[in-house]
Amino acid sequence: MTTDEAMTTPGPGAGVRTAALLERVARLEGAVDAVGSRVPTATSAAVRRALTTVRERLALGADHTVVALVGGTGSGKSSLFNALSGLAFADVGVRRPTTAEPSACVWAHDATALLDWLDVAPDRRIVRESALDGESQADLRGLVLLDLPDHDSVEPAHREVVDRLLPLADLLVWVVDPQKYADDALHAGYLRRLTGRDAAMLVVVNQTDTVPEHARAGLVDDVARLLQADGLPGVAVHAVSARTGEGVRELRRVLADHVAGSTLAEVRAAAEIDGAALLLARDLGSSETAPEELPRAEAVDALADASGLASAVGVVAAGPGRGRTVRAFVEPVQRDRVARLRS
Ligand SMILES: Nc1nc2c(ncn2[C@@H]2O[C@H](COP(=O)(O)OP(=O)(O)OP(=O)(O)O)[C@@H](O)[C@H]2O)c(=O)[nH]1
Ligand SMILES: [Mg+2]
Repeated sequence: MTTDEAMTTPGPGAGVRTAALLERVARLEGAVDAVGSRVPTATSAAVRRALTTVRERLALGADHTVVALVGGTGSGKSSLFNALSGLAFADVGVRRPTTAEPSACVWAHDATALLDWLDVAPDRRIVRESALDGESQADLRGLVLLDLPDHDSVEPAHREVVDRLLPLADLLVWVVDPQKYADDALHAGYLRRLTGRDAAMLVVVNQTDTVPEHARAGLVDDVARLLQADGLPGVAVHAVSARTGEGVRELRRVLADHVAGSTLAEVRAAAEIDGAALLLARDLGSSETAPEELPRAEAVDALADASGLASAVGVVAAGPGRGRTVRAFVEPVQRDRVARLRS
């Protein structure tokens, strides 16, 4: 495959959303070709550049919803990753911190390019959906679930991984435990800086099996109160136990809703395509000029002149002389001038 083909052919990670965006890019590229020199070269070059950038991004696919499990060490991120995927892939341990490198579980759609870009090591990737699953995993199709190291780590490298990946996730799932949910490293260090991202975050209180049943609702209320104080009143709080599986099915349903919504990559690409279209539209009229509004008299006169019509009329009116043909006296058409006038 040539580089050009690679740029225009949807990659293996492309689903319907990527294909629809690529279709818009192709149409806009066609429009730039069609307008030719009617817009300044700088405009068409800027539009082409913007569309090339969108194509490069779309090579990663816009159909994946990246959900990151984030939180302090020992809160149960890796355990929840395994509970959600139904696989025992992420390392769960008693030695803290356990997870040093992110792991990813992918539900369908090849996410290789995306995971390379996210820098998830090849041996830390697993595909969830297989032929054996039938349609049982269809609700999560497109999900890329990331298990991250601890954000409050004694290992600076762990924090670096978290800080690099946070802005790239479509949804952040903060996993807290009943002992450390009020931790300042979480609230002052991260949550309060993420105000405005309410819709792209959830808080999961894990290990609720360690809390007496009558105290669980109060625990969830307390976490919600802290989030309100952080300036994040819209963040939903869910109680789960990765150990017993309680609440995991409901959490899975919430993730499925997010998978069904627009992805960050999709929203960004669509905004960039809109921007490129506006750039082109700025130098064009909103519609074609109606024929009666065209400066016809001038154009007709100029075209007639350039095509030698006036001299032809004169020759025809005088009539051919003996032995002469009319054609010999008609001026040749000035092709360059005609082309200029037509454009
Ligand atoms: N009782 C109980 N224990 C849990 C639950 N979830 C996890 N654990 C235990 O908590 C400990 C930490 O779990 P991990 O899943 O490794 O926690 P983590 O957040 O990935 O920790 P790091 O990788 O160090 O950041 C393990 O011993 C788990 O068995 C739960 O729902 N209930
Ligand atoms: Mg872990």
